[in-house]
This record gives sequence, C-alpha cells and structure tokens, in this order.
Amino acid sequence: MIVVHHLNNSRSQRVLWLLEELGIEYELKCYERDRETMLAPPSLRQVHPLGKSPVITDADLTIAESGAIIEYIVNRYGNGRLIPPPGTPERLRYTYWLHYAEGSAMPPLVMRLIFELFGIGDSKAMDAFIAPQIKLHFDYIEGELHKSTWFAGEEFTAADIQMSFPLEI
Ligand SMILES: N[C@@H](CCC(=O)N[C@@H](CS)C(=O)NCC(=O)O)C(=O)O
Repeated sequence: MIVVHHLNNSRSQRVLWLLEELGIEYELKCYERDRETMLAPPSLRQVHPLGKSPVITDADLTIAESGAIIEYIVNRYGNGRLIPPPGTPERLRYTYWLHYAEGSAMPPLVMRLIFELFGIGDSKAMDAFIAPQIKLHFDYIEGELHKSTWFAGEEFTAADIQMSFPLEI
C-alpha cells in the first residue's frame, strides 16, 4: 500500500488530493514543521535523504518530488484517468504544466516566502526581481486559463492538482 509522508501545510496536499480523486487506499504518516524555521523534522530524512515532503513509499519503492510522485501514481494506478491520451496536444500541455509548477512558478514564490519569513519582505531584491517575476508568471497563468477550462484542456487532469500549490501560495 502507498504510504504518504505528509508534512503539514505542504506540497504533499497534492498527493492526498490525487489519491482521493482516484479512490486509491493509502496510509498517512504525519510530520510537523518546526514553528520557527518551517523546516521538516529530522525524522523525515529517514524516509528520504533530503527530508522534504511529499515523499511516498510503495512496497520497496521510495519516491520524492511531487511531479514524479504524480506521474508514478497516475501511470501505475490511474487506468488512464486524469491524464490526456498520448500523442494529443492536451498531453503535451499536461506535461508542460506538470513541470512548470515546480520548475518555474514556485521559485519566485518560495523566494518571497523566505524573504517574508526572515523579515526582509521590503527589500530591493523583492521590488526589483521577486515581485515583478511573480506578476509576470501570474499574468501568464491567467492568460492561459482563458484558453481552456483546465490547464491541459477541457478535462480536469493531475496537472491541475500539481498547479494548485503555486496558486494556493
Ligand atoms: N520540488 C519539491 C519541493 C519539496 C519541498 O521543498 N517541500 C517542502 C514542503 S512544501 C518541505 O519539505 N519543506 C521542509 C524542509 O525543507 O525541511 C517537490 O515538488 O516535491
């Protein structure tokens, strides 16, 4: 059975949503962030060396990175659900958003979170780089969402689940 190592208020919400959406049984192991640093507890490093969430185990497999976890679950257990058929334009858009969420959207958002956490939210770096980058990305996302109902087209897919985290942040 899949075990989800879930850190409170984290990207592993995506994995829980996906598993619920697909109706897959799983076991939940919860971890609490340090209230000051927001870091995960050291016990999470016993599951994966980086000690980040999400991470899942499934029999003898340990899988980290939310995009990789989503791909694994959809391919292994999805039976074609929540993913556009191969070779379609929708499938390409699906792959794009699955990567874009962590590769492009999250970095400026994480920078802003860290700057705010350490009390340097009003800074030259925030004004000159971080805030304009966030605006650039969100104007782009808004424009893309005008083209179709969901990120990959007219059907809800796991790419929407992956994109939920930057939007929520
Ligand atoms: N790109 C990774 C990011 C993983 C990550 O940074 N997770 C955060 C929670 S949202 C975390 O574990 N933070 C606590 C820590 O770094 O100790 C993914 O998508 O899974």
